Amino acid sequence: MNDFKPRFEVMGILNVTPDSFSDGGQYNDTERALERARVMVENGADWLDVGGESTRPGADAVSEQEELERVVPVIEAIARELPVKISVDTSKANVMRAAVAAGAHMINDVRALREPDALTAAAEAFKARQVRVCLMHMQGQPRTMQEHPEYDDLVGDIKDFFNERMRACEAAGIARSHIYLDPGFGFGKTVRHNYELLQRLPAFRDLDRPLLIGISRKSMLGHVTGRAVTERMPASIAAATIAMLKGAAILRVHDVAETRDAVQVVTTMLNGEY
Ligand code: YH5
Repeated sequence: MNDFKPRFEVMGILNVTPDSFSDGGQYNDTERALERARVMVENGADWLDVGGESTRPGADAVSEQEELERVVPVIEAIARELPVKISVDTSKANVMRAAVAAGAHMINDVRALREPDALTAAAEAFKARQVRVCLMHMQGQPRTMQEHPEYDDLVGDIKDFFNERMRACEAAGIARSHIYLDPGFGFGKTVRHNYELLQRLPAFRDLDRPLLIGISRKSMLGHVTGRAVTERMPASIAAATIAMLKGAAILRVHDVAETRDAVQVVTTMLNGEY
């Protein structure tokens, strides 16, 4: 009997950045984001990851005020209107607090709660509403992390980081059961590091926490296909499929409908239900 039934969740990426075609009015930006959110939910997203800060290499920092203004109205609208779990992609404590008050179910922090007050804000959110956290690994800081990434032991160093951050979370009062881990593709890693990580994802199984994986459209796909960022969907589906087979629990993606099809094929095979 095959009673091992993997379940994969799809997380749609919802970037909330100002609409360059509008007059900068908040209403327009929120409406546009909500429309994209609706489409992703119709296409089967289990989660929407709402982010107002760009962490791409070289991107400018965004002020707390601006991040709040971008993200909070969108989370409120999604929580009111759509049947989907909401995560907030932020490193700032006050954005975490406001996002959770607006209805977010997960704090997704590429800085793994290392910014001032972030651990406290996430712990408050866990205690009040059982909010989950995703701890992502990043070497260095977004602006400079791709300059010369180096590891003694890629998987070992990332595991040590996860263990240290999980201990910090538990000490702050966040239950281990509510923690997701993410090795952080593209965050202080060379192309070689990224492919080695993908190949070795099963090495994180012994931490016994679900993995959230974000590879969609990233430059590791551009490097091998020669494709620009807008042409990387097929490569992204291949990467998501590999990640599933190697132990991912949540796939953070731009192309929800296409990724859902891949999930369907993989679960059909693994569950033997055909
Ligand atoms: C992630 O991996 N990534 S923001 C460059 C791209 C495409 C996409 C050049 N937040 C992650 O999505 N949160 C981001 O093409 C994340 N894991 C988690 N947990 C960067 C991004 C991107 C960058």
